Amino acid sequence: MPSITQDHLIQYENDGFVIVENFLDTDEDIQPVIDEYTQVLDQLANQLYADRKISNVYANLPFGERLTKVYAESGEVYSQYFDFSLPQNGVDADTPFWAGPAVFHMLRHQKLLDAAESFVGNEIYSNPVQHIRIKPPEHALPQTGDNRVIQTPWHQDNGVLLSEADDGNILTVWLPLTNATIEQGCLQVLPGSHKSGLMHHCYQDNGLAIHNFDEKDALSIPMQAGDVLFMHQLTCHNSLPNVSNAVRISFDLRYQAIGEPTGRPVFPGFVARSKKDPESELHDAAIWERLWRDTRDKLAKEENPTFNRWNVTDPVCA
Ligand SMILES: O=C(O)CCC(=O)C(=O)O
Ligand SMILES: [Fe+2]
Repeated sequence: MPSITQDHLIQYENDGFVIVENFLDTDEDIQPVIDEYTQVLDQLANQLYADRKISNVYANLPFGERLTKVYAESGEVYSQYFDFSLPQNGVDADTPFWAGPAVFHMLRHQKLLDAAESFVGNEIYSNPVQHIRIKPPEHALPQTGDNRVIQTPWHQDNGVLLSEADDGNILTVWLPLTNATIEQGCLQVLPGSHKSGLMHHCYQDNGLAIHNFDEKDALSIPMQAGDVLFMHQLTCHNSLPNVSNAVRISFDLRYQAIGEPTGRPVFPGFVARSKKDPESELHDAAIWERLWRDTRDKLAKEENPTFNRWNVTDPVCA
């Protein structure tokens, strides 16, 4: 039986999103990713300790508590250190990122690709606009002036891309690696909003946001580790602040048909599944990592490219 049923597709069509509960196995699928990030955090903690930015490496703490402690004590937020995409500006030769094998394995997870087939067809490209979002408890965050880690504002994923992606169909797959309760800062969506086209976005201190968004019919969608959300590129969504004591971690992945514009051409995607040309599929995590490293090295030598269509000084946004 396909993992995505007719009922799921009808809900997606009507609401612009559908959640499939218990889709992934927390031990088999999610724990290896947490284990990999535990190593990444260990490296960061050791580096900060060597640089005298923290007084202890907190090796005995579990991932979430350790990360919270490291951010709080160093007074900095190291989101980019864990992310598998590059930032949109200021890329230099040592901008950190993490594109490790467990992450790559999740991007290529056969169950996720089977599900993606139901939405984008069976020639599947992994769109490079994807992230890990690690959201520590807000009360423990240092004040850095960069509020993107606190709360993602209302937006449409299509709105953060170049217009080359407007006629396409880029599926967002959002999956929590920890529980994502309302207190932990789950997503909210506006059901049916994918039917009203692209809205005007403006710049805020936490990222691009829909101008004058009316959230009165918004729906909070708490999810558990293992659940997966499939969302249309025009569905309006945001996330709540994390007012709990536990870190919220999620992946947002994107899939589309091979050959369509990604909306961010300077970043490297890859063929995840192709029945027509199986040889073109990428199976090697080291090559994926190398694609990102090459992109970083190239961007480090260039002017920042344009990442979206909105004008910082647009009078509509004043
Ligand atoms: O995880 C979040 O807080 C926001 C995620 C998001 O906007 C997305 O996955 O498209
Ligand atoms: Fe989004």
